[in-house]
Amino acid sequence: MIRSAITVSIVPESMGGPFVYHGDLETGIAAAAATGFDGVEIFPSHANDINGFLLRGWLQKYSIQLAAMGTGAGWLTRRLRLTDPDHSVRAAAQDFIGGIVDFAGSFGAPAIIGSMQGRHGDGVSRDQALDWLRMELNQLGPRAHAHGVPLLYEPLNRYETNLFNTLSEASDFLETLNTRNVKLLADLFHMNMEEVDLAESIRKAGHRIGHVHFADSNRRAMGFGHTPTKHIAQALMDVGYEGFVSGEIFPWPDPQTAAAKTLESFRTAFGR
Ligand code: LER
Ligand code: MN
Repeated sequence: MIRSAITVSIVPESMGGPFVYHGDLETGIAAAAATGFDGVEIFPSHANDINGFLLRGWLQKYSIQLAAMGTGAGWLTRRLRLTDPDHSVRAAAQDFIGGIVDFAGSFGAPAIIGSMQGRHGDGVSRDQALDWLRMELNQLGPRAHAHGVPLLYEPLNRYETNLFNTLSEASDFLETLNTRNVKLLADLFHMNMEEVDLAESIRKAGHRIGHVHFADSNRRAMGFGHTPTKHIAQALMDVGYEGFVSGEIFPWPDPQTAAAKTLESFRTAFGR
């Protein structure tokens, strides 16, 4: 079943980023549940940022699931990335992501590699960067598998990475890994910039898609831009997608309106 989710960030430095609820985690979880979402996607500063015992209690109390956890704070606040020229930075990036893979995994949720993938350039060739990325994913994929969850790899738009910008390029790269446990994250905001036809790209990526960021063309709540939601939803249903569709969007015009619009668009698009 396709399920709805919304983002909650507890990273002070991410204010102004594409996260609907910010600040206190319980307040965000309570608001997501009261709005009617099936899940929350959490953006933490670090794996140790959250008390697992408390989180388990809140998820139970508000009857909501952990949809996924982002790792981008490793880049945002510590400048860690998997393709950094400095070996110790790559090792710290692997460690940082690994902690979140384990924490989220203990809740049956996947971790996301978006900004932490880094880029080539500054003396690092494309082949070298991809070799490092492949090595890291070959370690992190099985680590996620030990929890029975996939690891999510997210192609980003050209202004955020020069590694892979489209689902099909990323999908071909994932085929070169030793692990089959790394799935694609289809972020509709990035796709709006990079794909020729979003629905068609989703059909081609098919079962490789493990998570969706539900964002309109302007990164506002779906319905506040010009993305053809219905076609995309139909493509996801046709390929048998079973995961979360998660609002990683700007809290515009305010968090609650953005959350409510996301859920309304989700329900209209997926008929639930
Ligand atoms: C992360 O999910 C993402 O989409 C990037 O643009 C970082 O915000
Ligand atoms: Mn995203």
